[in-house]
Amino acid sequence: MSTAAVKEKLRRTARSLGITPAINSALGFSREVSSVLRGALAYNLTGNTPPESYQNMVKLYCRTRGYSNDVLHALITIANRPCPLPEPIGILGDCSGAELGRIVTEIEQRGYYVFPQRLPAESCARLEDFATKALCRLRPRRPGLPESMPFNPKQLAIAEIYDVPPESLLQHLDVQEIASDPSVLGVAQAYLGTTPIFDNLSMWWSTTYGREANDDAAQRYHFDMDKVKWLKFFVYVKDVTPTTGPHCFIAGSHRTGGQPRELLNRGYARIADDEMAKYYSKSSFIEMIGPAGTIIAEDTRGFHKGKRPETDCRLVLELEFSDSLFGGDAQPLPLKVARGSRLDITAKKHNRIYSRFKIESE
Ligand SMILES: O=C(O)CCC(=O)C(=O)O
Repeated sequence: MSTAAVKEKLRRTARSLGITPAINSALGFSREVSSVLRGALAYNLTGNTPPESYQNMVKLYCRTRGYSNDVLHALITIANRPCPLPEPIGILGDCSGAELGRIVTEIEQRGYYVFPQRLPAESCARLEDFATKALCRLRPRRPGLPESMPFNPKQLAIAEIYDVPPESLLQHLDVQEIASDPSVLGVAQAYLGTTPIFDNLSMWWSTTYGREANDDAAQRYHFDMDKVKWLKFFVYVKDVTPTTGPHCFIAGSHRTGGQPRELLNRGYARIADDEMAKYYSKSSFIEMIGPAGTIIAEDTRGFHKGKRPETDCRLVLELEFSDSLFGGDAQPLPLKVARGSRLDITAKKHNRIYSRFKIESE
């Protein structure tokens, strides 16, 4: 009997026994598991994840309320051990010894950690200057509007978000310093339990444009699911107050089983605040404000959003480290580094960390 005939027979028997939902769920589960396993094999052979396997990884995550990613992550950590990094002392302060354990425990329990140390004011000033001159991409895209233009904080914005292109941001020395900072790499490695892979970089202006939360601007609650496990570092380049778009997070919602099935059944959806309030206590809703230079580490598998700025724009830099490149888009990006710079040296010693990039030392 063919597989299709077996499935049809199973469906008919299930209907007669009144257990159709359970059978459908078992069939969906086995379809998703086999697609992810096929994808993992393809990834190991080619370095690319078939899009269908990635979609099924997300579906499986929602179906199992996170357990499937935990299993995948455990397999990744068995195959890829942490690497011998320098002492985790740097822009996040001294994160060595017991302090590292304390930070990681806090991220494991609450999903985020706000570092008391900040990025120096000179770095923030250079990044802000860069973001002001850069040709930014407008988000969301709207017909009749230019695709790219610089953002002038003194002029009326014409889009919610102005993204600084990552290709040019990657060449910025301050960014390269953060991406190779021993405390950043140390915290990422300790949280991920494997050599961290610098996977994504972005910097964007969130403006006061618009009257309501915009989904393309990530202004309603959602979870990320680009890879199996990851940690994001958000850097506030300018002061963030309650009315200039604080980043918001639901404490504990990154944990396995920490997201209600009713919300996960919607898949990769954006969810309004009042709906979230049905599932989480008031004290779980965290709004992060802070002066320029504030650095937050966060597992954005938990529900989060950027609150729509009301009185002034916000500028945020974000670096993401993942346990592997299995999952969503991981097209290689060119990265020019000065020969002998910290990033160049780290990349030569631990090439997995920057394996997303085509590094040219010059
Ligand atoms: O703008 C924000 O604070 C939210 C950003 C976000 O959703 C993300 O980077 O995953």
